[in-house]
Amino acid sequence: MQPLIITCAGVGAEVTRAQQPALPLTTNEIAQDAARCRAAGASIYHLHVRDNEGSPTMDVDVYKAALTAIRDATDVIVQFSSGGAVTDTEDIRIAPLDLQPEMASLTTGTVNFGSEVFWNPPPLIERFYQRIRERGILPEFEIFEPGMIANALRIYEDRAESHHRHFDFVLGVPGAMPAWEDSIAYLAQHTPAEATWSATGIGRWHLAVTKAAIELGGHVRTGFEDVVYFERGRLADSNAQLIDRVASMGRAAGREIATPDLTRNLLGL
Ligand code: KMH
Ligand code: ZN
Repeated sequence: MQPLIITCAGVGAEVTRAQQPALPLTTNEIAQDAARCRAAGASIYHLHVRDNEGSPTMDVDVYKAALTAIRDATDVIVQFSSGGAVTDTEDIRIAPLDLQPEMASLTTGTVNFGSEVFWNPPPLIERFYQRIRERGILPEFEIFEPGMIANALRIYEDRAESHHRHFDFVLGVPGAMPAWEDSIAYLAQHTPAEATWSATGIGRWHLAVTKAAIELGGHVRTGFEDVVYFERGRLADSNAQLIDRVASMGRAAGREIATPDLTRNLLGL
């Protein structure tokens, strides 16, 4: 099996300090968090940023400061979110891509998201994908529902693109695909053989998804965006603690933990 790529989704747009007191919010906190997660085994940091009040923002200057601080602190691959928060407009979400991070998330479909809608109609997907590729960024296709795989395959083929395809299955968002026992295997089977995929389970689904992804030869995403508890009734101390657990599980399953440079190699960055 391939070395295990661990992605830290350490900030997110929804979780608050009240829910998770160790949530990194400022540029410095995020950079330190990325460095600690890198030391624990993460090779990609999926980045959302917050404003001075701790609310989610897509402000380009805030993203720029965070990107610079992370690059100064560690060699982790920085993956910008292009999803932002459900309240962000298309123009607001696309703007940070001009900073040319190595990777950016791209959700290839609209989906219910709790009591809201995460809005990704076809013209938005095409516009974001074009911008991502023009800026030399590698997309990570965020898959909340099976149809999103078909949409990702279609835009790749329609534009006659040629780049490594990496998918992330996000399972257990209320309103979207649950982490059924066969969900991961089903989704993986519909990705191209040469592609890579990772998986994450939201909240109570998290550990089962992590285990299944490691066993099936996939990769794993963890972090406070997806889970705030380490185990039932006990909050995680830090993102690094969550990364450390995934790395231990990976090693126990015989998987080498990919460094950022090895991940760059695997993903063709
Ligand atoms: N915050 C969600 C509405 C992404 O980062 O690309 C969208 C999200 C996906 O987190
Ligand atoms: Zn995100």
